[in-house]
Amino acid sequence: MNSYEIAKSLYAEVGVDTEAALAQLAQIPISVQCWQGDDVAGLEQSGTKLGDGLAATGNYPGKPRHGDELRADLDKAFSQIPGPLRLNLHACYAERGTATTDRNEYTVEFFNRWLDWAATHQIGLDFNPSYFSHPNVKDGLTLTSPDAGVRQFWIEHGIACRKIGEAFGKKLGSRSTVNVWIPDGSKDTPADRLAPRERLTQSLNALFAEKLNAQCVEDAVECKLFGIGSESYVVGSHEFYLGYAIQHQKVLCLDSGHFHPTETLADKLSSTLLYVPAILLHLSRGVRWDSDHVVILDDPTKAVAEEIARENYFDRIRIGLDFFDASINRVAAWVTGTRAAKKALLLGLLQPHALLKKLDADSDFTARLAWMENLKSLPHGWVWEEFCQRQNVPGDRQWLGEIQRYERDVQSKR
Ligand code: RNT
Ligand code: ZN
Repeated sequence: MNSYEIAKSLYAEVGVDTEAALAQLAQIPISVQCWQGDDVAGLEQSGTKLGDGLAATGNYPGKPRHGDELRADLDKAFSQIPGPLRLNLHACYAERGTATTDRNEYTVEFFNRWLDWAATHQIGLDFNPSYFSHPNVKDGLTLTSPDAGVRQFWIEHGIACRKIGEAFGKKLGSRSTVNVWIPDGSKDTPADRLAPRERLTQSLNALFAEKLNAQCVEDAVECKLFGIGSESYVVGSHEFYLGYAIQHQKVLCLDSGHFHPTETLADKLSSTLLYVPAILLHLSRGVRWDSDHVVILDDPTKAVAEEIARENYFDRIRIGLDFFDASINRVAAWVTGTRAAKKALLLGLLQPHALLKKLDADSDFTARLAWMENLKSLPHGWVWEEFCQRQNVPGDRQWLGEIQRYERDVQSKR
């Protein structure tokens, strides 16, 4: 018996079908964030300085210098990750050529190269308006600025991005999730917490006014607790967007780093999904703050995946990643984080959910705790290796060598 066969029989003893878990894992796409590849710099112009609440620390060599190098890095990363993937693009990754068109007038043409890339790989594209690193972010404000002209510019940007998402969805035959995150807030205690929120409601209503083809595009909104430069007040707080998403039936985006440090996402799924149509996850890892460290197989990530598998939320949860670490090889960061997220999903699928729920229903808390603990040492790693093999991707002990070769032969020559 090989190691997978042993694992299969051990899991069968507790009523878990590893074949069913592998089959399901092979159906769940993870949306990989393009911005890990270049420290959220974007392709609009070279030397863009990241700001407006976002920071990528580190200066690892080999950063891509243009779209083709970024796509080559993505190719390398994708080749080392088993199972289906999507790509999550930001508007600041527009390739404008010689055009000087501003963000409020972007069209899908500026993303043709990304579209071609996605079509070749047969993957879907998700999208994000970029409300940062732009001169029209005034006093740290975009959709909530007291200046109507500033607000209008950013409303137009949001509308343009929704249409780009719609075009992506249409062209690729796969619905695009377009996520709105804005940095707006206040470094110090505001005197008026209400007016910016009223303006945000109005701006969002204008941005979402036009009904687009729901098969091609869906709207998501992302809350945040605090940011760099918005330590005392964030307009788009959790309560704000939860209310907005419920009222307008939008997708609610939950980012692992956007809550208090001991607050985790797992408990939020069953409560919010009673009221919002879907959730977009930004899996991330905050270390002491919203630091966007690479996702690892840690308890909070495992708990989220377990919860998705338990309630079979796969149709209502879009799984995206949001980390950007510039202190290690950027391609290895993608691979490490995405593989960890997929591994967490596998672990979730390998739980005997019926058994555990029955213990809950029987109020047998002794057995529930004992089982939850005992299950942790079943050999999930062997099932994971089998998944990699079936997907023709290197296993955990092999992939790093491939990236190290790429660093030596390609990235270090840039
Ligand atoms: C910022 C949000 C947002 C961004 C990306 C680049 O705190 O998490 O999702 O990280 O859009
Ligand atoms: Zn995020």
